[in-house]
Amino acid sequence: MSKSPVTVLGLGAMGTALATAFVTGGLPTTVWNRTPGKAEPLVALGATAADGLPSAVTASELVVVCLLDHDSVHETLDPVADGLSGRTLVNLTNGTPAQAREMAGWAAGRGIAYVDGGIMAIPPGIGTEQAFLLYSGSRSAFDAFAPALELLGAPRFVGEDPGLAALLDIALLSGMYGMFAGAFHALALANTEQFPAAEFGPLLAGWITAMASGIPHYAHQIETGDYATGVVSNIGMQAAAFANLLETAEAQGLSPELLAPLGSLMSRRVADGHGREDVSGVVELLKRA
Ligand code: FVH
Repeated sequence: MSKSPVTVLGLGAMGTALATAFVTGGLPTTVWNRTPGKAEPLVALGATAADGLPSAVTASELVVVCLLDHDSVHETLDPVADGLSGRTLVNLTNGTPAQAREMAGWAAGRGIAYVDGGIMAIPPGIGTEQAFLLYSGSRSAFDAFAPALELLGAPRFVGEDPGLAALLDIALLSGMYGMFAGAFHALALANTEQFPAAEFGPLLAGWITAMASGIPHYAHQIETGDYATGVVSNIGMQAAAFANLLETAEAQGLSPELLAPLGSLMSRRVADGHGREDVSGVVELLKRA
């Protein structure tokens, strides 16, 4: 792999993990952070602390930015856009598809090759086999720097629409938070009777993992709009059982608010005459006109 230099802007928990992966992967790495002091551990590993933002962005052909949010990216990069011109900007800051497309337009207007990314890992996972990152935007810029980006985790280029990586990132995070909502409710429910967490936690993790195997089937149903084929546990039966989830929560002194919206959608779907179909059909009720 060529050892072309890289600059990392932003040394929060994630930026530090990214810079560490580049340094330990042997890339000459320049780092910058708004608040001074965060570069020191990286310098000890072999990174170079830029003496200012302008010199940070001109130190490398590849500039990776990982800040809090979209506004902080503009606040940081707008004043140094001239220095970025002719370079590749990989933006790993979490954002919406619209923000990614706006950023791509901003970059295009300044002669900056732009790749947007979504990090599917937590900081300790960066550089491990568990980490993968979604990228979209300039294919040629991605290809040019793919060997460097591989140091962070498995790279997955999903398309030239710069908003696509953010869309899929948000979709994956939405799935994660939905899972957490159910898991937190379940853990709280078991805890109402002081059932040992050390026993229930693994039981729940195993159950959720087993149930997740149905997701590809649901994905196909949602893609085709056919919720009536391959039904094993129809929504009519599930809606009847779901009422027991809500009743039990109340009886145990728990608010069912993490679960209740799904129950309402299931009941509406059954009332609309889809009781023999699969539960995934609730997505039809989410679609805006
Ligand atoms: N950490 C995680 O688990 C997730 C994993 C998936 C991806 N996210 C996203 O990564 C972005 C950065 O997250 P982070 O974990 O590094 O966040 P912090 O540790 O809070 O560091 C924030 C950095 O942003 C800098 N910053 C904030 N506002 C500004 C600003 N207006 N101008 C310049 N820099 C700014 C902050 O600098 P400082 O406070 O130290 O001066 C940190 O470097 C994020 O999009 C996650 O959603 C992480």
